Amino acid sequence: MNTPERYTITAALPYTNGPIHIGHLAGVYVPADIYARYLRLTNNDVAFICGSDEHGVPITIKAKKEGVTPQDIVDKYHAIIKKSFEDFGISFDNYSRTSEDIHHETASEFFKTLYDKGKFIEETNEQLYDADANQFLADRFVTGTCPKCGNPEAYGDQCEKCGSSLNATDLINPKSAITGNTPSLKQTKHWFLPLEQYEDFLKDWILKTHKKDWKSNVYGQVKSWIDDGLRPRAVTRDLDWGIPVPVDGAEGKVLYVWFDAPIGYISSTKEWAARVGKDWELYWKDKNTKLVHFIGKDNIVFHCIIFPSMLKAEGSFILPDNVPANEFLNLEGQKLSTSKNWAVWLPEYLEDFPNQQDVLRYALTANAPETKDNDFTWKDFQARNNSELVAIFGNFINRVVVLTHKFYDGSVPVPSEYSELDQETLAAVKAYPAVISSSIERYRFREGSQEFMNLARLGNKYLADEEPWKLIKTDEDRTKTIMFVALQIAAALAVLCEPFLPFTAAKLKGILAIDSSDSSQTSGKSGSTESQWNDIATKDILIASGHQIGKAELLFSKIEDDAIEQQIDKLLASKKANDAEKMIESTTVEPQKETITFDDFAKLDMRVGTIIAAEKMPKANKLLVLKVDTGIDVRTIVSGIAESFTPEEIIGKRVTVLVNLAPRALRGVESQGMILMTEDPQGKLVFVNPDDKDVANGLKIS
Ligand code: B3M
Ligand code: ZN
Repeated sequence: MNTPERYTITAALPYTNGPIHIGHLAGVYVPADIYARYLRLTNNDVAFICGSDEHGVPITIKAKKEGVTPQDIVDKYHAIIKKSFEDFGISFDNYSRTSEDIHHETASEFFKTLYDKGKFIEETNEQLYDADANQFLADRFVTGTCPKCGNPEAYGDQCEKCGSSLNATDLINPKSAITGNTPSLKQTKHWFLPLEQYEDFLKDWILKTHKKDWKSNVYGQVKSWIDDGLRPRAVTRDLDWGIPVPVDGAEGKVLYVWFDAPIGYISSTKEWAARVGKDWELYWKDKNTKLVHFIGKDNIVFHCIIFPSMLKAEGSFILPDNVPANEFLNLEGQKLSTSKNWAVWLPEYLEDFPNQQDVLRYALTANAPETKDNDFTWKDFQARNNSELVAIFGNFINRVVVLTHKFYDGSVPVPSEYSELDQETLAAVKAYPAVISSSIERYRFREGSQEFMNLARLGNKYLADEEPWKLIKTDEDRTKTIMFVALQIAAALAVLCEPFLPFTAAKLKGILAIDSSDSSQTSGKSGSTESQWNDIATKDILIASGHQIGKAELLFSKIEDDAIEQQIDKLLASKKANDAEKMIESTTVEPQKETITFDDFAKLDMRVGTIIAAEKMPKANKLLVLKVDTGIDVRTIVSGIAESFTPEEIIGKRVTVLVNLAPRALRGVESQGMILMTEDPQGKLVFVNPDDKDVANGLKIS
């Protein structure tokens, strides 16, 4: 595309069923924000669009689980998500939600247009149905084995393991996510988008035109889907949560969430345009607009095949110029998982690390999963901060600012003649904007982040070689020149780091008392080349002699080991709690036995006792021979607990003993009673002790 007149940048609309975590940030929102901020800094007209995805099965499931309405769930998480994005400096021009009227109208209208143009196939066929829940099962309401890769936990619309897009009836051994039942089949009518009719268009558009400029992971996935052959895709669902299908004979049906959600980009743009007095259509229909979708890899099929086919069918929209999807971020070597609570949640990060948004932005960018899945570790986070942000960037700025105050009371000195090294250094600074621009424009944010860090390295090396702190005693003129050059580097850094580290950039501009260009908003001079970013390459002086800089202030501070250990402990603790909860949930509680009379109960004689000796029963894996002080006597009890306890660990244990059970011989040893036991969630036997938190209600005592 020639130089675009404007940009529409979208970031995947997060499902409103939980807070944002670092996987979302690294995969979608941080790169999208870097891109949007960079474009604004270079005077482009930008609409950076997002919003909450409030329909869809995950939300309904969460609501059912918590016993509240879907609306309660989306209201709660929309507020949490929106605030955490703002606090984290994600500079959306508009953050909407798909429950807004404007979205319902836009999505209904879009469906109607396609319907009126005869773009859908109407078909009645058998779909999976859960009779107990009185519910058709599509999407995440049903899990089963993926027919492509054998993953036993594939969903009704997609397998997250191999990325295949599925129809619910494709699943092998389907199971209802609501009741666990095996579904039956029931007839129902739906509208389908015949994707196979778009194959030629998709081949022409993606396979021919975008082979070179799209990321190979994205291109590869799209190609293999097209090569596999496309099939009609249902765009309606039998659900009561969503946008009603706006045609006759569709009562009780709503639009498929993946039909309405991408239209959410359009409705959010409309909402924004109305607010700021712009024409939304230019951002979606003008061929000089560059449309870029930032998404995670599990959303590729929807953004590269289904949504473009919808746009094409509608006819008046532009298509995305690029879909720079990222791979996944793991956490401490394991897959991030909301349901397993294996995640770093943004609201918690913001609370635990106040005013340190940029540290996470930097750690996630420097280690971004751009070409392959990557791992986030708290140790790496600490190292990125302590050895890069503090030791390189922060250290350079601090030296420059402190020395400028010390030598010149904070006034930028007048340089004398430049040495060869000065000239080389200043020329190197001038080259940086183009280098970083090129990285960002090719969606290589990781590379871009390393480049501005290289500029800080260059600054540090320059100071270390020139040693102004020594030279000040012997050569005042030369020292002035060195400090002048160092201040130019600092001023360049303040601008070049801004897309990546907006909070730091603002702070640094404050320290240097230079004009702040605010990358969170499009400036008025769209299209002009005049910008602080471009000034670095064209102007000889970025911060002039005589300019008074502000007070020294630390840009970054060291993160100590205990802060990191706390995070790791927190992660492990929440996982453990979650595992235990899941185990308890999945423990099948046996039904209650027949009622007994009080007299029956009174026949049991149970006593508190203490185990005073224990040894293994020879040649028996499960049995221990115990000596138990019952208060009445010391007696022998044979107990089948040897797989759960060693003899040593139970000596001295207080236990509940049924003392009047008829004695019986086990392997020739007479057992004179029974110790009451139950099982913990991991299947290990535990002594009955109601204070023990691992003992769940409903477990049989036997
Ligand atoms: N709500 C899916 C996701 O969070 C999703 C994206 C919609 S973008 C139009 O994975
Ligand atoms: Zn699969």
